[in-house]
Amino acid sequence: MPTYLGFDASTQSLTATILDIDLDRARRDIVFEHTITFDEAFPGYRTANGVIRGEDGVTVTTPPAMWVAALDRMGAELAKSGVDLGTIAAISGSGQQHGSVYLTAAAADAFASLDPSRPLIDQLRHVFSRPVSPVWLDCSTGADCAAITGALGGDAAVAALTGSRAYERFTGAQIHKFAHAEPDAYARTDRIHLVSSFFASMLAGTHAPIDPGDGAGMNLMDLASRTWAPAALNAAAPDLARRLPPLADSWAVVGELAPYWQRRYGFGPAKVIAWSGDNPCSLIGLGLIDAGQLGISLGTSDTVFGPVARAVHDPRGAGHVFGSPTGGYMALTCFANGSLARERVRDMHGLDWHGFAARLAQTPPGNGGGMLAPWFVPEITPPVPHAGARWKDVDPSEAPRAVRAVVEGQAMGMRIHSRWIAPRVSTIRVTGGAAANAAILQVIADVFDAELVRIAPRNAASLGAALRAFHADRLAAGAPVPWRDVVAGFTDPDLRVTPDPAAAAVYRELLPKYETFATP
Ligand code: XUL
Repeated sequence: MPTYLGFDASTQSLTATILDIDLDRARRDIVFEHTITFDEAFPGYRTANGVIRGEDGVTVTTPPAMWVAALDRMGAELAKSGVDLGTIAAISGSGQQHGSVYLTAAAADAFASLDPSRPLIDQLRHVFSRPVSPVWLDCSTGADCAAITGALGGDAAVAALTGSRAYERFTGAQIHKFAHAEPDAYARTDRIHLVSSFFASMLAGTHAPIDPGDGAGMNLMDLASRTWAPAALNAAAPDLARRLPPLADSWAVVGELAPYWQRRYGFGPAKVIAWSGDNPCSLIGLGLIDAGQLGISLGTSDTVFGPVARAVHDPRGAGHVFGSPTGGYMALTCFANGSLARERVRDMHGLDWHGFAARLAQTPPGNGGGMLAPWFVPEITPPVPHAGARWKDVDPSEAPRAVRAVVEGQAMGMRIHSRWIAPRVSTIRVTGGAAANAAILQVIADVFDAELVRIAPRNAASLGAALRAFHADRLAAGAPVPWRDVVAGFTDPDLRVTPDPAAAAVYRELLPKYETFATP
Protein backbone atom coordinates (compact mmCIF):
# COMPACT_ATOMS: atom_id res chain seq x y z
CA MET A 1 0.00 0.00 0.00
CA PRO A 2 1.42 3.44 -0.80
CA THR A 3 2.45 5.68 2.06
CA TYR A 4 3.33 9.39 2.00
CA LEU A 5 6.06 11.24 3.88
CA GLY A 6 5.92 14.86 4.99
CA PHE A 7 8.69 16.80 6.73
CA ASP A 8 8.55 20.02 8.69
CA ALA A 9 11.87 21.87 8.92
CA SER A 10 10.80 24.41 11.53
CA THR A 11 12.75 26.91 13.58
CA GLN A 12 13.43 24.60 16.50
CA SER A 13 13.08 21.10 15.10
CA LEU A 14 12.69 18.71 12.18
CA THR A 15 9.57 16.51 12.13
CA ALA A 16 8.64 13.64 9.84
CA THR A 17 5.10 12.30 9.41
CA ILE A 18 4.15 9.20 7.41
CA LEU A 19 0.57 8.67 6.25
CA ASP A 20 -1.02 5.46 5.09
CA ILE A 21 -3.88 6.37 2.76
CA ASP A 22 -6.01 3.81 0.96
CA LEU A 23 -9.01 5.55 -0.55
CA ASP A 24 -10.68 2.27 -1.62
CA ARG A 25 -10.66 0.93 1.92
CA ALA A 26 -11.26 4.34 3.49
CA ARG A 27 -8.05 3.91 5.47
CA ARG A 28 -6.29 7.08 6.60
CA ASP A 29 -3.74 6.70 9.35
CA ILE A 30 -0.70 8.50 10.65
CA VAL A 31 1.66 5.53 10.94
CA PHE A 32 4.78 7.35 12.12
CA GLU A 33 5.71 10.74 13.51
CA HIS A 34 9.04 11.75 14.94
CA THR A 35 10.62 15.08 15.91
CA ILE A 36 14.31 15.91 16.26
CA THR A 37 14.90 19.02 18.37
CA PHE A 38 17.95 20.88 17.08
CA ASP A 39 19.38 22.22 20.37
CA GLU A 40 19.25 18.78 21.99
CA ALA A 41 20.34 16.69 19.01
CA PHE A 42 23.10 19.01 17.77
CA PRO A 43 24.57 20.93 20.71
CA GLY A 44 27.79 21.43 18.72
CA TYR A 45 26.06 24.07 16.59
CA ARG A 46 25.35 26.11 19.75
CA THR A 47 21.84 27.17 18.83
CA ALA A 48 19.22 28.28 21.37
CA ASN A 49 15.70 27.43 20.22
CA GLY A 50 17.24 26.58 16.85
CA VAL A 51 18.84 29.96 16.22
CA ILE A 52 21.85 32.09 17.06
CA ARG A 53 21.02 35.64 18.12
CA GLY A 54 23.59 38.30 17.28
CA GLU A 55 24.92 40.69 19.89
CA ASP A 56 23.16 43.55 18.08
CA GLY A 57 19.82 42.07 19.21
CA VAL A 58 18.40 42.09 15.68
CA THR A 59 20.48 39.58 13.69
CA VAL A 60 19.16 36.01 13.92
CA THR A 61 20.70 33.14 11.95
CA THR A 62 21.00 29.36 11.86
CA PRO A 63 23.96 27.36 10.53
CA PRO A 64 22.52 25.54 7.49
CA ALA A 65 25.00 22.70 8.09
CA MET A 66 22.85 21.78 11.10
CA TRP A 67 19.86 21.28 8.81
CA VAL A 68 21.95 18.95 6.64
CA ALA A 69 22.93 16.89 9.68
CA ALA A 70 19.31 16.84 10.88
CA LEU A 71 17.93 15.51 7.59
CA ASP A 72 20.51 12.73 7.59
CA ARG A 73 19.69 11.90 11.23
CA MET A 74 16.00 11.77 10.32
CA GLY A 75 16.82 9.32 7.51
CA ALA A 76 18.35 7.04 10.15
CA GLU A 77 15.30 7.44 12.42
CA LEU A 78 12.98 6.60 9.53
CA ALA A 79 15.05 3.51 8.70
CA LYS A 80 14.38 2.16 12.19
CA SER A 81 10.74 3.32 12.33
CA GLY A 82 9.30 -0.09 11.45
CA VAL A 83 7.63 1.40 8.37
CA ASP A 84 8.69 -0.21 5.08
CA LEU A 85 10.27 2.86 3.45
CA GLY A 86 9.90 1.14 0.08
CA THR A 87 6.15 1.86 0.30
CA ILE A 88 6.64 5.64 0.35
CA ALA A 89 5.28 6.85 -2.99
CA ALA A 90 5.90 10.57 -2.58
CA ILE A 91 7.66 12.95 -0.21
CA SER A 92 7.13 16.64 0.39
CA GLY A 93 7.93 19.09 3.12
CA SER A 94 7.40 22.33 4.91
CA GLY A 95 10.06 24.85 5.80
CA GLN A 96 10.10 27.83 8.15
CA GLN A 97 9.43 30.70 5.76
CA HIS A 98 11.80 33.44 4.56
CA GLY A 99 15.10 31.81 5.67
CA SER A 100 17.70 31.58 2.90
CA VAL A 101 20.63 29.28 2.07
CA TYR A 102 23.56 30.49 -0.05
CA LEU A 103 25.40 27.93 -2.20
CA THR A 104 28.42 27.98 -4.51
CA ALA A 105 28.53 26.40 -7.96
CA ALA A 106 29.92 23.26 -6.30
CA ALA A 107 26.47 22.46 -4.90
CA ALA A 108 24.95 21.10 -8.11
CA ASP A 109 27.65 18.42 -8.48
CA ALA A 110 27.61 17.65 -4.78
CA PHE A 111 23.82 17.08 -4.81
CA ALA A 112 24.08 14.90 -7.92
CA SER A 113 26.85 12.63 -6.67
CA LEU A 114 26.01 11.92 -3.03
CA ASP A 115 27.84 8.82 -1.81
CA PRO A 116 25.57 6.62 0.36
CA SER A 117 28.52 5.34 2.38
CA ARG A 118 29.38 8.77 3.80
CA PRO A 119 27.42 11.15 6.04
CA LEU A 120 25.58 13.89 4.15
CA ILE A 121 27.28 16.73 5.97
CA ASP A 122 30.76 15.47 4.98
CA GLN A 123 29.67 15.85 1.36
CA LEU A 124 27.89 19.20 1.61
CA ARG A 125 30.01 21.11 4.13
CA HIS A 126 31.98 22.82 1.34
CA VAL A 127 29.01 24.04 -0.74
CA PHE A 128 27.97 27.07 1.34
CA SER A 129 29.05 30.52 0.16
CA ARG A 130 27.67 31.85 3.45
CA PRO A 131 28.04 29.76 6.61
CA VAL A 132 24.88 31.15 8.16
CA SER A 133 21.27 31.40 7.05
CA PRO A 134 19.29 34.45 8.13
CA VAL A 135 15.92 33.24 9.46
CA TRP A 136 12.48 34.76 9.96
CA LEU A 137 13.31 36.15 13.42
CA ASP A 138 15.96 38.41 11.94
CA CYS A 139 15.07 42.09 11.81
CA SER A 140 18.46 43.55 10.94
CA THR A 141 17.48 44.76 7.47
CA GLY A 142 15.53 47.98 8.08
CA ALA A 143 17.81 50.02 5.79
CA ASP A 144 17.59 47.33 3.09
CA CYS A 145 13.78 47.39 3.25
CA ALA A 146 13.85 51.18 2.87
CA ALA A 147 16.08 50.90 -0.21
CA ILE A 148 13.83 48.27 -1.81
CA THR A 149 10.67 50.21 -0.98
CA GLY A 150 12.16 53.39 -2.44
CA ALA A 151 13.20 51.64 -5.64
CA LEU A 152 9.79 50.05 -6.12
CA GLY A 153 7.71 53.19 -5.41
CA GLY A 154 6.52 52.86 -1.82
CA ASP A 155 4.87 50.37 0.57
CA ALA A 156 1.63 50.11 -1.36
CA ALA A 157 3.43 49.40 -4.63
CA VAL A 158 5.57 46.65 -3.04
CA ALA A 159 2.48 45.09 -1.44
CA ALA A 160 0.48 45.22 -4.68
CA LEU A 161 3.32 43.57 -6.60
CA THR A 162 4.53 40.94 -4.11
CA GLY A 163 1.68 40.48 -1.59
CA SER A 164 3.48 42.22 1.32
CA ARG A 165 5.27 45.49 1.87
CA ALA A 166 9.03 45.08 2.36
CA TYR A 167 9.69 43.19 5.59
CA GLU A 168 12.97 42.76 7.42
CA ARG A 169 12.70 38.98 7.53
CA PHE A 170 11.64 38.57 3.90
CA THR A 171 14.33 37.14 1.67
CA GLY A 172 14.66 40.09 -0.73
CA ALA A 173 15.87 42.42 2.04
CA GLN A 174 18.14 39.68 3.42
CA ILE A 175 19.74 39.19 0.00
CA HIS A 176 20.11 42.98 -0.36
CA LYS A 177 21.99 43.11 2.94
CA PHE A 178 24.27 40.19 2.04
CA ALA A 179 25.06 41.42 -1.48
CA HIS A 180 26.04 44.85 -0.13
CA ALA A 181 27.84 43.78 3.06
CA GLU A 182 29.69 40.78 1.58
CA PRO A 183 30.05 41.40 -2.17
CA ASP A 184 32.78 38.77 -2.60
CA ALA A 185 30.72 36.06 -0.95
CA TYR A 186 27.71 37.17 -3.00
CA ALA A 187 29.80 36.91 -6.15
CA ARG A 188 30.68 33.32 -5.18
CA THR A 189 26.98 32.53 -4.66
CA ASP A 190 25.58 30.49 -7.50
CA ARG A 191 22.18 29.63 -6.00
CA ILE A 192 20.03 31.07 -3.23
CA HIS A 193 17.51 28.65 -1.81
CA LEU A 194 14.76 29.02 0.72
CA VAL A 195 14.85 26.56 3.62
CA SER A 196 12.09 24.63 1.81
CA SER A 197 13.80 24.35 -1.58
CA PHE A 198 17.16 23.57 0.06
CA PHE A 199 15.73 20.51 1.84
CA ALA A 200 13.94 19.42 -1.36
CA SER A 201 17.27 19.72 -3.22
CA MET A 202 19.02 17.43 -0.75
CA LEU A 203 16.30 14.81 -1.21
CA ALA A 204 16.08 15.04 -5.00
CA GLY A 205 19.84 15.31 -5.53
CA THR A 206 19.34 18.34 -7.77
CA HIS A 207 18.48 22.03 -7.32
CA ALA A 208 14.75 22.11 -6.53
CA PRO A 209 12.31 24.90 -7.46
CA ILE A 210 10.50 27.26 -5.08
CA ASP A 211 6.70 27.08 -4.87
CA PRO A 212 4.41 30.17 -4.88
CA GLY A 213 3.49 29.56 -1.22
CA ASP A 214 7.04 30.12 0.00
CA GLY A 215 8.12 32.28 -2.97
CA ALA A 216 5.62 34.93 -1.89
CA GLY A 217 7.57 35.30 1.37
CA MET A 218 10.52 36.88 -0.43
CA ASN A 219 9.19 40.23 -1.72
CA LEU A 220 10.58 39.04 -5.07
CA MET A 221 7.64 37.24 -6.70
CA ASP A 222 4.89 38.85 -8.76
CA LEU A 223 1.93 37.52 -6.81
CA ALA A 224 -0.55 37.72 -9.68
CA SER A 225 1.54 35.88 -12.27
CA ARG A 226 3.58 33.72 -9.85
CA THR A 227 6.79 34.58 -11.70
CA TRP A 228 9.88 36.41 -10.46
CA ALA A 229 9.29 40.17 -10.65
CA PRO A 230 12.28 41.70 -12.52
CA ALA A 231 11.87 45.10 -10.81
CA ALA A 232 11.91 43.49 -7.36
CA LEU A 233 14.94 41.36 -8.25
CA ASN A 234 16.82 44.43 -9.50
CA ALA A 235 15.93 46.35 -6.35
CA ALA A 236 17.31 43.53 -4.17
CA ALA A 237 20.70 42.69 -5.69
CA PRO A 238 22.65 42.70 -8.96
CA ASP A 239 22.35 39.68 -11.21
CA LEU A 240 19.90 37.95 -8.90
CA ALA A 241 17.71 36.21 -11.51
CA ARG A 242 20.35 33.60 -12.35
CA ARG A 243 20.91 32.86 -8.68
CA LEU A 244 17.28 31.98 -7.88
CA PRO A 245 15.70 28.59 -8.50
CA PRO A 246 12.74 28.58 -10.90
CA LEU A 247 9.23 28.93 -9.47
CA ALA A 248 7.04 25.86 -9.88
CA ASP A 249 3.56 24.76 -8.81
CA SER A 250 3.29 23.47 -5.25
CA TRP A 251 2.44 20.04 -6.67
CA ALA A 252 5.41 19.92 -9.09
CA VAL A 253 7.39 16.67 -9.11
CA VAL A 254 11.01 17.73 -8.55
CA GLY A 255 12.38 14.30 -9.39
CA GLU A 256 13.02 10.88 -7.96
CA LEU A 257 14.46 10.52 -4.46
CA ALA A 258 18.27 10.55 -4.83
CA PRO A 259 20.07 7.18 -4.73
CA TYR A 260 21.78 8.36 -1.50
CA TRP A 261 18.53 7.98 0.44
CA GLN A 262 17.51 4.78 -1.31
CA ARG A 263 20.78 2.98 -0.66
CA ARG A 264 21.65 4.41 2.74
CA TYR A 265 18.24 4.09 4.39
CA GLY A 266 16.13 1.71 2.26
CA PHE A 267 13.73 4.11 0.58
CA GLY A 268 12.29 3.24 -2.84
CA PRO A 269 12.22 5.52 -5.89
CA ALA A 270 9.72 7.92 -4.29
CA LYS A 271 8.67 11.13 -6.04
CA VAL A 272 10.04 14.28 -4.41
CA ILE A 273 7.34 16.97 -4.54
CA ALA A 274 8.16 20.69 -4.27
CA TRP A 275 8.34 21.79 -0.63
CA SER A 276 6.42 24.83 0.62
CA GLY A 277 6.43 27.18 3.60
CA ASP A 278 5.22 26.11 7.03
CA ASN A 279 2.18 28.37 6.92
CA PRO A 280 0.97 27.20 3.49
CA CYS A 281 1.50 23.60 4.66
CA SER A 282 -0.33 24.23 7.94
CA LEU A 283 -3.25 25.61 5.91
CA ILE A 284 -3.62 22.14 4.38
CA GLY A 285 -2.81 20.33 7.64
CA LEU A 286 -5.67 22.20 9.31
CA GLY A 287 -8.10 21.45 6.49
CA LEU A 288 -8.51 25.13 5.56
CA ILE A 289 -9.67 24.81 1.99
CA ASP A 290 -12.48 27.36 1.54
CA ALA A 291 -12.30 31.17 1.70
CA GLY A 292 -13.73 32.59 4.94
CA GLN A 293 -12.20 29.85 7.12
CA LEU A 294 -9.65 31.03 9.67
CA GLY A 295 -6.81 29.15 11.32
CA ILE A 296 -4.60 30.07 14.26
CA SER A 297 -1.26 28.42 14.91
CA LEU A 298 0.19 28.94 18.38
CA GLY A 299 3.87 28.15 17.88
CA THR A 300 7.24 29.88 18.21
CA SER A 301 5.47 32.57 16.21
CA ASP A 302 1.69 32.89 16.43
CA THR A 303 0.05 33.13 13.03
CA VAL A 304 -3.53 33.82 11.97
CA PHE A 305 -4.30 32.77 8.43
CA GLY A 306 -6.88 31.56 5.98
CA PRO A 307 -7.59 30.93 2.32
CA VAL A 308 -8.76 34.00 0.41
CA ALA A 309 -10.62 34.10 -2.88
CA ARG A 310 -8.23 36.55 -4.51
CA ALA A 311 -5.03 38.41 -3.75
CA VAL A 312 -6.48 40.91 -1.22
CA HIS A 313 -4.20 43.23 0.77
CA ASP A 314 -4.10 44.17 4.40
CA PRO A 315 -5.10 47.88 4.38
CA ARG A 316 -2.90 48.41 7.47
CA GLY A 317 0.05 46.93 5.59
CA ALA A 318 0.85 44.47 8.39
CA GLY A 319 -0.28 41.24 6.75
CA HIS A 320 0.86 39.04 3.91
CA VAL A 321 -0.66 37.24 0.96
CA PHE A 322 1.04 34.04 -0.17
CA GLY A 323 0.20 31.45 -2.80
CA SER A 324 -1.86 28.63 -1.32
CA PRO A 325 -0.71 25.06 -2.08
CA THR A 326 -4.18 24.49 -3.56
CA GLY A 327 -3.34 26.94 -6.36
CA GLY A 328 -5.26 29.93 -4.91
CA TYR A 329 -4.14 32.42 -2.28
CA MET A 330 -3.85 32.60 1.47
CA ALA A 331 -3.60 35.58 3.79
CA LEU A 332 -1.57 35.64 6.98
CA THR A 333 -0.63 37.81 9.90
CA CYS A 334 2.44 36.80 11.91
CA PHE A 335 3.28 37.68 15.52
CA ALA A 336 6.89 37.11 16.59
CA ASN A 337 5.90 37.19 20.27
CA GLY A 338 4.06 33.87 20.28
CA SER A 339 5.29 31.13 22.59
CA LEU A 340 8.36 33.29 23.26
CA ALA A 341 6.17 35.80 25.14
CA ARG A 342 4.03 33.18 26.90
CA GLU A 343 7.17 31.39 28.07
CA ARG A 344 8.70 34.67 29.23
CA VAL A 345 5.76 35.40 31.56
CA ARG A 346 5.54 31.75 32.65
CA ASP A 347 9.26 31.68 33.51
CA MET A 348 9.16 35.10 35.23
CA HIS A 349 6.95 33.42 37.83
CA GLY A 350 8.59 29.98 37.83
CA LEU A 351 5.39 28.32 36.61
CA ASP A 352 4.72 25.24 34.50
CA TRP A 353 1.85 25.28 31.96
CA HIS A 354 -0.54 23.84 34.54
CA GLY A 355 0.31 26.66 36.94
CA PHE A 356 0.02 29.18 34.09
CA ALA A 357 -3.55 27.99 33.33
CA ALA A 358 -4.42 28.05 37.04
CA ARG A 359 -3.28 31.70 37.37
CA LEU A 360 -5.31 32.62 34.29
CA ALA A 361 -8.42 31.20 35.94
CA GLN A 362 -7.89 33.39 39.05
CA THR A 363 -8.55 36.61 37.13
CA PRO A 364 -11.68 37.89 35.33
CA PRO A 365 -11.97 38.56 31.58
CA GLY A 366 -10.76 42.10 30.89
CA ASN A 367 -8.18 41.89 33.72
CA GLY A 368 -9.75 44.86 35.50
CA GLY A 369 -8.50 47.12 32.71
CA GLY A 370 -4.88 45.88 32.96
CA MET A 371 -3.16 45.37 29.60
CA LEU A 372 0.09 44.21 28.02
CA ALA A 373 1.55 44.81 24.58
CA PRO A 374 3.71 41.64 24.71
CA TRP A 375 6.76 42.84 22.78
CA PHE A 376 9.41 40.82 24.62
CA VAL A 377 11.30 40.42 21.31
CA PRO A 378 11.02 42.84 18.35
CA GLU A 379 7.50 42.45 16.98
CA ILE A 380 6.38 41.95 13.38
CA THR A 381 2.68 42.86 13.89
CA PRO A 382 2.40 45.71 14.58
CA PRO A 383 5.98 46.61 13.62
CA VAL A 384 8.07 47.18 16.77
CA PRO A 385 11.78 47.24 15.86
CA HIS A 386 13.17 47.07 19.40
CA ALA A 387 12.06 44.76 22.17
CA GLY A 388 10.14 46.34 25.06
CA ALA A 389 6.99 44.91 26.62
CA ARG A 390 4.46 47.63 27.49
CA TRP A 391 2.39 47.09 30.67
CA LYS A 392 -0.64 49.17 31.71
CA ASP A 393 -2.17 48.92 35.19
CA VAL A 394 -0.57 45.51 35.79
CA ASP A 395 2.25 44.81 38.21
CA PRO A 396 4.31 42.29 36.20
CA SER A 397 5.40 40.63 39.44
CA GLU A 398 1.79 39.71 40.24
CA ALA A 399 1.48 36.33 38.51
CA PRO A 400 -2.28 35.97 37.87
CA ARG A 401 -2.72 39.40 36.27
CA ALA A 402 0.54 39.15 34.32
CA VAL A 403 -0.52 35.77 32.90
CA ARG A 404 -3.93 37.08 31.90
CA ALA A 405 -2.37 40.20 30.40
CA VAL A 406 -0.12 38.23 28.04
CA VAL A 407 -2.88 35.85 26.91
CA GLU A 408 -5.44 38.62 26.40
CA GLY A 409 -2.93 40.93 24.72
CA GLN A 410 -2.02 38.24 22.22
CA ALA A 411 -5.65 37.28 21.53
CA MET A 412 -6.73 40.91 21.04
CA GLY A 413 -3.76 41.53 18.74
CA MET A 414 -4.79 38.52 16.66
CA ARG A 415 -8.37 39.75 16.41
CA ILE A 416 -7.43 43.31 15.48
CA HIS A 417 -4.90 42.28 12.84
CA SER A 418 -6.95 39.52 11.19
CA ARG A 419 -10.15 41.42 10.38
CA TRP A 420 -8.91 41.97 6.83
CA ILE A 421 -8.55 38.20 6.28
CA ALA A 422 -12.02 37.21 7.41
CA PRO A 423 -14.16 40.01 8.92
CA ARG A 424 -16.66 37.53 10.38
CA VAL A 425 -15.84 33.93 11.22
CA SER A 426 -18.06 31.35 12.79
CA THR A 427 -15.40 28.75 13.51
CA ILE A 428 -11.66 29.05 13.96
CA ARG A 429 -9.38 26.04 13.61
CA VAL A 430 -6.48 26.18 16.02
CA THR A 431 -3.28 24.19 16.37
CA GLY A 432 0.27 24.41 17.73
CA GLY A 433 1.92 23.60 21.05
CA ALA A 434 -0.01 26.14 23.13
CA ALA A 435 -3.33 24.78 21.79
CA ALA A 436 -2.91 22.05 24.41
CA ASN A 437 -3.84 24.72 26.96
CA ALA A 438 -7.66 24.92 26.98
CA ALA A 439 -7.63 28.03 29.21
CA ILE A 440 -5.74 29.96 26.50
CA LEU A 441 -8.19 28.71 23.88
CA GLN A 442 -11.15 29.98 25.94
CA VAL A 443 -9.72 33.51 25.94
CA ILE A 444 -9.21 33.40 22.17
CA ALA A 445 -12.78 32.12 21.61
CA ASP A 446 -14.14 34.92 23.81
CA VAL A 447 -12.06 37.65 22.16
CA PHE A 448 -13.10 36.52 18.65
CA ASP A 449 -16.63 35.70 19.85
CA ALA A 450 -16.39 32.58 17.70
CA GLU A 451 -16.30 28.84 18.24
CA LEU A 452 -12.79 27.37 18.32
CA VAL A 453 -12.09 23.84 17.22
CA ARG A 454 -8.75 22.30 18.02
CA ILE A 455 -7.21 20.03 15.47
CA ALA A 456 -5.63 17.14 17.39
CA PRO A 457 -2.27 18.26 18.76
CA ARG A 458 -0.06 17.00 16.03
CA ASN A 459 2.25 18.83 13.68
CA ALA A 460 -0.07 20.53 11.17
CA ALA A 461 2.83 21.59 8.94
CA SER A 462 4.35 18.12 8.43
CA LEU A 463 0.86 16.60 8.17
CA GLY A 464 0.00 19.20 5.53
CA ALA A 465 3.24 18.40 3.69
CA ALA A 466 2.42 14.67 3.67
CA LEU A 467 -1.11 15.42 2.41
CA ARG A 468 0.42 17.60 -0.32
CA ALA A 469 2.65 14.64 -1.29
CA PHE A 470 -0.45 12.45 -1.56
CA HIS A 471 -2.31 15.07 -3.62
CA ALA A 472 0.63 15.57 -6.00
CA ASP A 473 1.21 11.84 -6.42
CA ARG A 474 -2.42 11.23 -7.41
CA LEU A 475 -2.36 14.22 -9.76
CA ALA A 476 0.84 12.97 -11.43
CA ALA A 477 -0.77 9.54 -11.82
CA GLY A 478 -3.70 11.13 -13.70
CA ALA A 479 -6.15 10.37 -10.86
CA PRO A 480 -6.53 13.72 -9.04
CA VAL A 481 -8.27 13.75 -5.64
CA PRO A 482 -10.27 16.89 -4.70
CA TRP A 483 -8.68 18.83 -1.81
CA ARG A 484 -11.70 18.25 0.40
CA ASP A 485 -11.14 14.49 0.09
CA VAL A 486 -7.38 14.89 0.53
CA VAL A 487 -7.77 16.44 3.99
CA ALA A 488 -10.84 14.45 5.09
CA GLY A 489 -10.29 12.30 8.14
CA PHE A 490 -6.96 13.86 9.11
CA THR A 491 -8.25 17.21 10.25
CA ASP A 492 -11.07 16.28 12.64
CA PRO A 493 -11.32 18.36 15.82
CA ASP A 494 -10.55 16.86 19.22
CA LEU A 495 -11.89 19.80 21.25
CA ARG A 496 -14.55 22.49 20.78
CA VAL A 497 -14.53 25.71 22.79
CA THR A 498 -17.61 27.95 22.64
CA PRO A 499 -17.40 31.64 23.52
CA ASP A 500 -18.87 32.84 26.79
CA PRO A 501 -21.34 35.65 25.94
CA ALA A 502 -20.50 37.73 29.03
CA ALA A 503 -16.75 37.54 28.40
CA ALA A 504 -17.27 38.28 24.69
CA ALA A 505 -19.15 41.46 25.64
CA VAL A 506 -16.24 42.56 27.86
CA TYR A 507 -13.78 42.14 25.02
CA ARG A 508 -16.04 43.88 22.50
CA GLU A 509 -15.78 46.98 24.66
CA LEU A 510 -12.09 46.55 25.41
CA LEU A 511 -10.88 45.98 21.83
CA PRO A 512 -10.81 49.63 20.67
CA LYS A 513 -9.03 50.62 23.90
CA TYR A 514 -6.47 47.87 23.47
CA GLU A 515 -5.96 48.87 19.85
CA THR A 516 -5.08 52.42 20.90
CA PHE A 517 -2.82 51.18 23.72
CA ALA A 518 -0.95 48.62 21.57
CA THR A 519 -0.12 50.98 18.73
CA PRO A 520 3.65 51.50 18.66
C1 XUL B 1 5.55 33.86 8.60
C2 XUL B 1 6.72 33.73 9.53
C3 XUL B 1 6.77 32.57 10.46
C4 XUL B 1 7.76 31.56 9.92
C5 XUL B 1 8.18 30.55 10.97
O1 XUL B 1 5.61 34.99 7.81
O2 XUL B 1 7.62 34.52 9.52
O3 XUL B 1 5.51 32.01 10.68
O4 XUL B 1 7.23 30.93 8.78
O5 XUL B 1 7.19 29.77 11.43
